[in-house]
Parts: sequence; C-alpha cells; structure tokens
Amino acid sequence: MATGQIFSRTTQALFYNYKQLPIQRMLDFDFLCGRETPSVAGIINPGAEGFQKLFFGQEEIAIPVHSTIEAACAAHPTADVFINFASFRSAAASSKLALKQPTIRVVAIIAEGVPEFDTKELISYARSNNKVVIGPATVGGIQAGAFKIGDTAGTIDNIIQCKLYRPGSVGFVSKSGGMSNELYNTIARVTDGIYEGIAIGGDVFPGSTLSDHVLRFNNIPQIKMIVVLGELGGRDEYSLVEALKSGKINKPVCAWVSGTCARLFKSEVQFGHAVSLLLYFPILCGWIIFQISLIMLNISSNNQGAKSGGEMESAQAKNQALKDAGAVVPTSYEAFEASIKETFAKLAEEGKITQVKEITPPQIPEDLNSAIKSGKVRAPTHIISTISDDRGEEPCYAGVPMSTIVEKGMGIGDICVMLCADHGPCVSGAHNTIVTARAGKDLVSSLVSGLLTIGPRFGGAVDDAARYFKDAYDRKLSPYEFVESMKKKGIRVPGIGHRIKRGDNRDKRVELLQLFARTHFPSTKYMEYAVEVEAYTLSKANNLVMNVDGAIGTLFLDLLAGSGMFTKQEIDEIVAIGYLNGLFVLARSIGLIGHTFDQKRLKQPLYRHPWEDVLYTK
Ligand code: Q5B
Repeated sequence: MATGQIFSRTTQALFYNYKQLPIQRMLDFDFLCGRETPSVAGIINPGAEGFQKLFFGQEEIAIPVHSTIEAACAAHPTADVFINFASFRSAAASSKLALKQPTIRVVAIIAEGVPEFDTKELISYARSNNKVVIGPATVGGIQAGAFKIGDTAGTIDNIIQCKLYRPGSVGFVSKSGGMSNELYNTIARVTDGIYEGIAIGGDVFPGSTLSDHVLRFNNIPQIKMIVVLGELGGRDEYSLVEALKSGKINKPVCAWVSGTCARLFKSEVQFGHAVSLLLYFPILCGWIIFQISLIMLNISSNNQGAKSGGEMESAQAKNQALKDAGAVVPTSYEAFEASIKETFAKLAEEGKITQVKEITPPQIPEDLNSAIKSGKVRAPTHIISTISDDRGEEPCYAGVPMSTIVEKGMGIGDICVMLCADHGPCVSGAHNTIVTARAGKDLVSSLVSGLLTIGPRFGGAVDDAARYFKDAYDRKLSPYEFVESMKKKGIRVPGIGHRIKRGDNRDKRVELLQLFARTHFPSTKYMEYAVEVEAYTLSKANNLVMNVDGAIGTLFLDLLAGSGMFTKQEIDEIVAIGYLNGLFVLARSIGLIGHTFDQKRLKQPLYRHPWEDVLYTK
C-alpha cells in the first residue's frame, strides 16, 4: 500500500445504503471545513432510485440515489471512495463489486462480523489492484479539514472541540473506533491537532493494517509525527515493529497497545470488538455451522497460537517490542498524553512544525424541529384543522381517543371503519381534499380528489397485504424467506412500513385491532404470522412496523378462514377481487368529507405551498 494521501478537500464518496444521519454528519463536516463540494456525490440504495434531500450548510441539496453500484460509478466517475454501510450479510459482496469498479480507489466497510474468509479475499483483491480497504468493523477515518467517513469523530461539537475542521501535524491510526474519539481529543489538547486519523477496525484481518497507514503517513510531508493505538490480541503491531526496525519510518512514532490490564484477570477476558460479536451470535450460528470445518481448522491453529503466541499477543509484549524498535512508548495509558505532548514539543523546538493558521469554523444551522422543541424559534402553520389529530400516541377525533370507540363493543367491520375514518390533516388523501376545498371546489370534488390518492402506498395496500401474507403463510415461508423474496422481486411488503410510526411508537390502531382479534377471533394465525414478519422487518429498520392496512388485511384473512362461512376458493376470490381496500375507501370517505366541511367552516383561503418548503434545484 504505502504511498501518501488517500483523501483531499475535493474527495467525493458514494454511500452504500441510505443512512440519513451519517451522511448528514459528513455534509455538516464539509460545511464546517468550508468545502465547496459535498463529500457525498451519490447514494446507492439497492432497488431504489431518485434523490435524497439533505442539508449542505444552510441550503438543502438533492443527492442522487442509484439502485446499483455500477450505475452510481458511471454517474459519478470522480467519486473514488466507497463507504459501505451494508449489513455484515451483504457487506463482502457489495465491497467486492465496488473494488472491481475502475473508478473506486478506497472502500470503507463499517459492518462488524464480516466472515474472515471474505475479508481475506477482499484484501488480496485490493492489494493486487492497488486499492485501499479500511475496515471491516470500522467507524472509518478523517482527514482534518478535508474529508470524513460517516460517523468518524462523533458529533459536530466533538469535531469542533478536536479542531478537526482544519489540519494539524499528527497522523493517527487506531484499531478501535471508539477510542479514536478519545485520542482525537487528547491529540488536539497537546499538539496542533490531527492531520489524518484512521480506525482500521477490530477484526483479526483488517483490510489495511496499522503499519500500512503508518508507512503512508511517513510519506505525507504535512504529517510530522505519528500516534498509534493498538490492542491486545493479534500480531498486527509486529509488522509496525519490523517497519521501525528496518528504518522505513523516519518520523517519531508514539505508540500504546491497550489491554495491559488483561493480566489482572485469572481467566481469559474478551475486550472491545470481540464482545460486540457476541451480539450477533444467534445469526452467526447458521454461518458457523455451515463453515464448521473451516472453524475447526482455525480453532486448532489458534490453540497452537495460544501456546507459543499468547504471550506475544499480550499488550505488554507488544508495547515492549514497539519500544525496543524505537517508538515512544509510555509506561501506562495515563502517561500516553504526556509522551505525545513531549514528542510534539520536541519537534516544535527543532523548528519542524509549521504554525497552523487558526480559523473560526462557521456555525452549523440548527434543524427546525430541534429549534422549535427548544423554544428558540416559532414557525407559522399553513393549515388549520379542528376535526382530528394524529400527532400523539393515540389518534383522536374531535378530542376523543380511538380506544374509546373499540371499548364500546362494536363489531370488527364497524371498528375498522371507525379507526380508518381519519388520520389527521397531514396524510396525503386529507391534504389533497383540504387543498381542493380551499380552491373553492364543491364537496364531491374535494372528496374525490382525496379518494383518488388511495393506492398502493397510501391506504390501498389492504388487499395486497392479504394476498401476499396469505400466499407466504400458506406456502409456509419463514418471515425471513418471505421478506427477502419480496426484496429480491423489488416489491415492498404491503402492510409494512409507515411514514411516522416506528418500532418504539407503534400505530395504536393496529394495537387495538390486534387486541380485538385476539380476544374475539377463533384463530389469528395470519395476523400472528404478520406479527412475526413485523419482528423481522423491525430488525432491519425501525420504520418497518405493521401498518393499519397490514393489520386489516391479515385480520380479515383470519376472520374469513375462522368463521367457517367461506370455502378456500371463496376466500381466494375475495382476496383476488380486492374487496378489502373497499373498507379503507369507505372509512376514509367519512374523514375526507369531514376535512372538506372543516375547511369551508373555517373559511380557509386558497392554499399556496410556501416557497421555503420547496427545494428549487436543477
Ligand atoms: N421500506 C408506507 O415509506 C410507506 C417497506 C420497505 C420493505 C416495505 C412504505 C410502503 C408498503 C405499502 C403500505 C400503507 C410508503 C401504509 C397508510 C394509511 C395511513 C397513512 C398515515 C392513514 C412508508 C425507507 C426504507 C427503504 C425502503 C424500506 C419501506 N417500506 N421495505 N417493505 N413495506 N409500505 N402502505 O416512510 O434500505 O433505505 O432503501 O410502501 O403498506 O397509508 O397515517 O400516514 O391512516 O392515513 O416513505 O396510516 O412503508 O419510507 O420510502 O423512505 O423507505 O424502508 O425500501 O429502505 P417511507 P421510505 P432502504 S398505511
């Protein structure tokens, strides 16, 4: 690997899997550094295309979304860093594909638990093609004042405190991502700051090693000293020892290998990265059984390693070896800060440090929602509504909570109609009705304009939910098989997902319907299957809750099957014809009529969408 810089102020990345927060943090960092172009050129979201709106300072920008890696690379040929936020299940395949693209030079793999066999293959491909892999199991890295990968260095406050918005003179490489935040702080306190920091990740086989980066830092003229934070276990630090001994590194290196306390424990203790793997244990089991022979081989070689190499892999042995090779190694982690400080002061005395030009970074504008919450700003509203409110935990009609309707002991059909009659003025159908009513149109036009919005995404997914859940249940597909087969076909699971409801803020209507069915239905097998599917989809993303369409669809399957009044053929026919969307249409007509009259009663003027709510872009 060696050679020098891998990032600059113009570096742009492709971001794999849409993760709003880390992308926004990258863009906030760009703004802080005064970059002219955003560091994320495109997002790859398998199966999806379009744009994602994010902030670049005060402005909103639309970042293109591509459905494949190839399409993203073709659209952004100058974006040469690939930031892979795929899960450990798919990280290796997507990283391999990215490395094969001629435009991609650096791949950062965030996922933990990528199989070692796959990582080794990636390393070998990257090495023979002059490409750089950072990770797996990494937060990434940062070039101060230039480019940052994902969540590296944490919050904007921390980045400002560590002065990472402008370059200093220190190259830093660490195994641990968490500890690197700590060291960014330390280095900012006792030197002129970081030039570049990389967390290589805690896996046994990192895509690039501590010494790979130290050797690279040695070639970067702006870097005057190097700080290394190793960990007990593994032998990565010894390649650094060799590099120091052979004289390949001529800049001062301050190093510490953490884990010296391991000797205080009588039995073997797992630290840091090793522990987090335990969280994935149940999922890893399948893979482990599948690769049992490989693991047996590893176990036997590890056992041999434990006899001859256990001591070598201790923090004490590695610290001693680094010291003997010429690194500045303190006596404890507490003394690390002082040794970095002394090393930097010596360089300054020798006139080797060019004074950093201090700048005041711009302030990142606060998000409207948090500013409103903290009472710092007030914003005018654009719609008045008096009939329903869907903001709280439980939707209300004219102040009456929905659960009181169910408590009145009605039948399931009535309950569905009551629960689905309205869900506030902000849902797409009600919004259209309100806009139409405010344009002065009559009741029927306003109602129809709202009804015409009902479809596969909004309210019209009841039949498809019944269809797909029935088919999957009848074919005995596990939730995993069902959801993944839908993903392969590029179809969103109907009845799953909501714009505002979340795993930790379920849709009360769904809960009420489920409670009713469990109390009154002879069987709830389809509904319980949908609950299992929801548990799986929630493990993928917090917005993938069962929605009211999914609850009604599966609940009616149970009703049809459990009542004994319908043959299997009749049930199939009901589902095929699409009776069940009719329930939502019937119910929501009530709410839409309500919104029409509400606007007319309130004498609301013609609606015009506010300019500041539109992203005008080319
Ligand atoms: N993702 C409802 O999407 C919504 C996924 C999924 C797998 C899914 C979406 C969806 C199926 C249709 C459905 C009925 C469009 C909804 C209703 C009545 C209402 C309305 C109200 C009322 C919401 C973010 C990520 C992406 C997607 C993935 C989303 N849904 N994956 N199966 N079903 N559902 N409709 O929030 O990896 O980032 O690409 O189409 O059941 O209409 O109250 O408002 O009473 O009026 O816009 O309740 O779920 O999310 O599009 O940003 O997706 O989740 O692929 O993954 P959102 P997106 P990734 S009830």
